[in-house]
Amino acid sequence: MACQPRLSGRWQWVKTKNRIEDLAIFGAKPAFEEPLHVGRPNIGRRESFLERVNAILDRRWLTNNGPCVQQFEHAVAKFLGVRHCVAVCNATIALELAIRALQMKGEVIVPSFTFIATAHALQWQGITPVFSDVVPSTHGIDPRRVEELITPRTTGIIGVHLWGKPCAVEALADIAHRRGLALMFDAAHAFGCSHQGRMIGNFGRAEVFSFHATKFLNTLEGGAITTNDDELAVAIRLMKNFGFAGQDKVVCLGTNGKMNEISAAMALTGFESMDAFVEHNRRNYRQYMEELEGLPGLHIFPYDESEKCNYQYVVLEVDDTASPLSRDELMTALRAENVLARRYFYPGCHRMEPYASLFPDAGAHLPETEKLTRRVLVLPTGTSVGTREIRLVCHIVRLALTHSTLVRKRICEQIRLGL
Ligand code: T4K
Repeated sequence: MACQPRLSGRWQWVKTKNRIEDLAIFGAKPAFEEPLHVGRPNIGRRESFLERVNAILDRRWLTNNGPCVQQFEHAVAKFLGVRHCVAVCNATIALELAIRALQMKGEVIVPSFTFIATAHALQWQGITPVFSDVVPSTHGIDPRRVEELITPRTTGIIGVHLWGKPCAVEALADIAHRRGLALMFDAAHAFGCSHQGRMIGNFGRAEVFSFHATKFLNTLEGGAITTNDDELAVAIRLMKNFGFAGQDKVVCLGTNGKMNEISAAMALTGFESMDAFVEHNRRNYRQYMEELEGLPGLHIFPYDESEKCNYQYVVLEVDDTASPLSRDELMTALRAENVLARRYFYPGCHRMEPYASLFPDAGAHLPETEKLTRRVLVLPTGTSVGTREIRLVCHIVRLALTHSTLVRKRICEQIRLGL
């Protein structure tokens, strides 16, 4: 199923990368000939996908609520146990649609430690995102901070289930209820995850999933809004199709948020292999946990294995008060080996434009976010990454940490020389 990245000089590199000069930052050949990415797509059974594509071409029904999209929406609703699933062209548009359908305006409270789309979906509609700090143990929005940030202009809260880990759903629901605010969740990472035995997709007024190519289940580009609110589902369906309620009849403002048939075909194909994707991801996550265990200052973000989880992100936290190398130094050493680890979500939404200019002092109120943006490094996983690759990645991490003083010196030299 998976296309495996090629190990440079084959597997014996693990044995031979034992001395400091074997590390690529000192000029040795990189461990991986081809880049080992975070976010390599899971493909599923190619033949199933191609069969579906052929059927789509034969039908000549390519978009506008075609049979594959309808089948996908039913499959998602059934899988999550939710009344409605509305498939859309990506999760950013899904966020915008849900925000608008919930009539959010003024100010909406969101975490800054998230992908920029969460904030942009608000700002794009003239709504001010008010950044809240997060809880370091879950990386999710901190309900205590949310409560403090509410003003007369606040109309809603968007929690994010970062890495697929549920945020403080009950505490947020309580605040929203008491203060009369709309609550929704950005569940872009959380397809196939549960919270207290209930599938993510059922919480708040609405939840939004991403099926982007880099996601555990992908539709090339795609997203979905799920809700148990019948009226909201009707409103979102209208909005995603220009407001059309029938031919020649537009009943509200809308946009084009439709998912196309090829995307839905990819989704249906992925659905067939979903258990295998999860199993692969879980194996990878456990291997990283085992291989990096006990290294000073390194900590893999843990998932609750008693809940359903997609394990799509392996998140390494590097505490540089305990680790001999900082997150960025470790990343530099890995990237030299063609291991393209990512600093999601550095530097935090509040430090990206337009928010950095709009709220130049926001960082002062986001200490945990600031800390996390300096600590987190997302490691390659997914079906294109297997046991051998992970063993090698972890071996490189250990080797770099063992020779941390010289590695640091080398990186400083490279920076000084502008390399
Ligand atoms: N909310 C949250 C919390 C999110 O994380 C996201 C998206 C959204 C909302 C919005 O969802 P969408 O509107 O995208 O449906 C990537 C994804 O583009 C983005 O979907 C995702 N989150 C975010 C966490 O990661 P980048 O800028 O890192 O993408 P990029 O192009 O650097 O790709 C990441 C890696 O994946 C690359 O190193 C190569 C690999 N890759 C990528 C693609 C597209 C492949 O191997 N094949 C591919 O086809 O944002």
